[in-house]
Amino acid sequence: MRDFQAMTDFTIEELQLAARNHGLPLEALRYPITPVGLHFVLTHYDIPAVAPQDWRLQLGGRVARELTLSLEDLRARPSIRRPVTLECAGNGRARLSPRPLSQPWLEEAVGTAEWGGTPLRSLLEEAGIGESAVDVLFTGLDRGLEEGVEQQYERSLPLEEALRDDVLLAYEMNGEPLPPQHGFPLRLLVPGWYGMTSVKWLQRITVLDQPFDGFQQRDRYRLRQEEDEAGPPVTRIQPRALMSPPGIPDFLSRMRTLDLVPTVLEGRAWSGWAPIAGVEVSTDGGGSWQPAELGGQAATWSWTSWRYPWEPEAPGTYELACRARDEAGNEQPVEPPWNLGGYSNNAVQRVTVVVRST
Ligand SMILES: Nc1nc2c(c(=O)[nH]1)N[C@H]1C(S)=C(S)[C@@H](COP(=O)(O)O)O[C@H]1N2
Ligand SMILES: [Mo]
Repeated sequence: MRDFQAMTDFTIEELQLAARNHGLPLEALRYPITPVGLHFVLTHYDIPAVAPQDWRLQLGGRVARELTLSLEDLRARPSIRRPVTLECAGNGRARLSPRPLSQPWLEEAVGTAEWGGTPLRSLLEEAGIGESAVDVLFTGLDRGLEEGVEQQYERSLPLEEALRDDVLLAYEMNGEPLPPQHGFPLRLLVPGWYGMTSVKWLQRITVLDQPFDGFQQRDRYRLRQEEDEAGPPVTRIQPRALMSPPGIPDFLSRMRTLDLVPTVLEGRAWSGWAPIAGVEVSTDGGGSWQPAELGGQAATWSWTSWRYPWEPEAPGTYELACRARDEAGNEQPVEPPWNLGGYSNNAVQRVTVVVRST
């Protein structure tokens, strides 16, 4: 027998977005570097068509010399590669009540790829940053409407962040040219910041003498309780630990079944503010917490693995949970932090498992 649902709890608009923008299947937390096709994808509009031989990056605004670069020009510059954990600021949104209508992520909007490219800083220095410069705007090729406002996807970074050594103009993901959905031929990659900052399909970089005030900066990615307040901007990634759900899933409900044998709970944890200081695991729904072993981070803004050996005492239903804290003192909350846009909900993950006797 199949189950039927008369009342649509989630809307067709949310389903449309969810079918385009996929998450990391949580069992893929087992890979330290996420295979390209398993990394989450979030694209506001359509993936733009790009002819690589005609594509150019323009760098202008408050600079001494404007630059125009081809993909070959960028590839000929000094290159670096590093593993970076990227997470969507909307991760956790579907767990909020009431739920803001947008991409309905549960907790799977994350991935860690090895991004390769050329440092942004040396390109900005080559162009000669003007004395009045305060902000750097990154404009993508993709175009669409939000609440009737037609726009190019574009966002800025304060100049001091744009000049950080680890900010990349990336043309490679896991050693291959960027695939179309991740920003071919070139994207920005800002380690530590939520994903909206890492503009894909870059076409233009503009150095500004005042902070950029466009839609994705002013109307979106702000922590607001009320429509008419400005709200602080969403910036860096809040700490989160996720568990690879143990055992086997029920197809429809995803409820887990586990045998009554010693097992190891495993997952990853990350923060965009500071290295991970600790991960704790609960097997009684958050009543008590035990420290997990950390595997260590491959790079500053890359996730760490964690593991926790567990011997369930008796058959029954258990609520597993995990939580991370970072060295800056940020901790995951038990209750979802609500805001109008549904951003940065890093409340602890809970996984219900049924342990059966063997
Ligand atoms: N040009 C452009 N860049 C973009 C977006 C977009 O819609 N257009 N989405 C942003 C958001 S909200 C996120 S979370 C990340 C997702 O990157 P990924 O799809 O490579 O995982 O890209 C960011 N860069
Ligand atoms: Mo996002």
